Amino acid sequence: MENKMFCYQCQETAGCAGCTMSGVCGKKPEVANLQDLLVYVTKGISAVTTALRAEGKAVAEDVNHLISVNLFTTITNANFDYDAIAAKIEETLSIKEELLGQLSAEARANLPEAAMYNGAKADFDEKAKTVGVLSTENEDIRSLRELITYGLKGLAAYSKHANALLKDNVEVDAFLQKALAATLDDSLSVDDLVALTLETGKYGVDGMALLDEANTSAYGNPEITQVNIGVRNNPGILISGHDLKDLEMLLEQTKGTGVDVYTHSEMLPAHYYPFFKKYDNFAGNYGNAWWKQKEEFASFNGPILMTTNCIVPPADSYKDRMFTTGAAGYPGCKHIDGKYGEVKDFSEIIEMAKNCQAPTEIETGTITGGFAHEQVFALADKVVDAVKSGAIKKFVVMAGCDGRAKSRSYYTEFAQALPKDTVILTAGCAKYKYNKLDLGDIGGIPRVLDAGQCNDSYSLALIALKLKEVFELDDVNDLPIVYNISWYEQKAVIVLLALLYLGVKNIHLGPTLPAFLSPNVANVLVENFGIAGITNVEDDIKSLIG
Ligand code: SF4
Ligand code: SF3
Repeated sequence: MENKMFCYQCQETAGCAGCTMSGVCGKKPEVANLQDLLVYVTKGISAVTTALRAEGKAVAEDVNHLISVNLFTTITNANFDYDAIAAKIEETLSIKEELLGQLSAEARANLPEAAMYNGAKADFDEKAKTVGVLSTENEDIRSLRELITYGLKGLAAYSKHANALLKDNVEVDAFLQKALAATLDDSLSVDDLVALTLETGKYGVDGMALLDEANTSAYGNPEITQVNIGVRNNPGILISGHDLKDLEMLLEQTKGTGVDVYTHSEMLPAHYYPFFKKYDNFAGNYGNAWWKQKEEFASFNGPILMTTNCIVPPADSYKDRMFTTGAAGYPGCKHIDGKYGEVKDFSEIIEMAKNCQAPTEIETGTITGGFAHEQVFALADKVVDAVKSGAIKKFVVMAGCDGRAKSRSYYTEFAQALPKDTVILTAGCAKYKYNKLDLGDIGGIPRVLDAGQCNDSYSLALIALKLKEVFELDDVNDLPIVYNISWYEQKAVIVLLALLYLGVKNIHLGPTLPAFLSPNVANVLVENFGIAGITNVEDDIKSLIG
């Protein structure tokens, strides 16, 4: 049967090969194809901005922001709304036409076809079918182009959160656009694209540093925090995703209304920031990782605000109380807009909450987190002593994503099977596989140290670099740290590329290796970086821990 779409950007892709009829994530073929076109026109405008910079002309901040949001929109589980995606394509084309007018005739003549495309909406579906992943025929070139593009999607997402806090790094934006445009360039060889992949990792580090600076300058440095996982008696609003600025606006607007605010999934680490502790109605974290939404959003009873991925197509029972903002979108769910620096109006959500029942309790107790770089540096003496005395033998980085695949129970079992003298360093929603296991502590240092969201993997890298300095080592790979990372969507791709750029070797990646790595590209990663998959808990404990 003929493909209706082609997407292989996430770990749950059909048959570990590609979604061709409909997305496992729930993305319909017409939406998947339109996302391909959005990526294509975003590459096109990036070729134009890159050419403008080469001529010494400035590119407006708004254009950088548009490019980042476009890419973010196409991340797995971020936006399922055909009309919203079509509107972004139209806006991009119109801005691109304006920019083309600023370029010299000579530079225009050298632009790729994507930069010149200017179809009307009626033409989008037909055009979309010709510009997808499979339009690159050579499988190694295709693999590298997609690896770079997915890394840039993750980078764009992190930039977007920093931009929402009015922080920009124009060098990151210029690189992102140059690299996007390079994926259109047929003159680039496999070696050129491998080099560009590693350079993407460098800017991944810069992008995560930018977001870290944006978050900590606005909200303080994360600190050890016990987060309540039970419920109160007031009606509540559940907020998910990664955007802390949206959370701030929601907490400001719910203050004193009798409505509590709970976090879900990737928003949990917000509790670790000192700034948010001043809100009495910031009640706790409800539920687990993103893929548990169907049951947990139903029993929450109140409205839900999705600020980013990961959205699971909602059940009818709660669809009318699910709202989206930013790059997120779902057809039939109200989208709340707002420019950076403007206050978004969440009053409709708050009014709805007032008429909803309080959340149904599904758990009780607390979980502990807040072990981002400054908090761990404050404990450095204790940690170093524990390593020197042999109380801590190894750190195991288990950051990344969670997902619905049954094979992911491997991570729970792996955490349980780890010897008691090991400490897990985590970030991202991967933590939900082991953050409620009561794995104990080593001399007061918890055995699961949660740094925060997936972007806070940056903190884990800083911690590794700090330990390298303290132990006076030349190579970060000489530390007693091993990496067993779980991935799902494209933010994990930029985290991986950033770690490779920092020189980290022998990362284990699971539960399956990306379908978008061709055998030759996978070989490059294996030979140069020792990247490996996972096998089974027993053998992996032996090979990683010894
Ligand atoms: Fe399939 Fe993942 Fe693409 Fe969704 S994002 S269509 S599940 S590969
Ligand atoms: Fe999770 Fe989507 Fe990746 Fe941010 S929320 S880590 S999967």
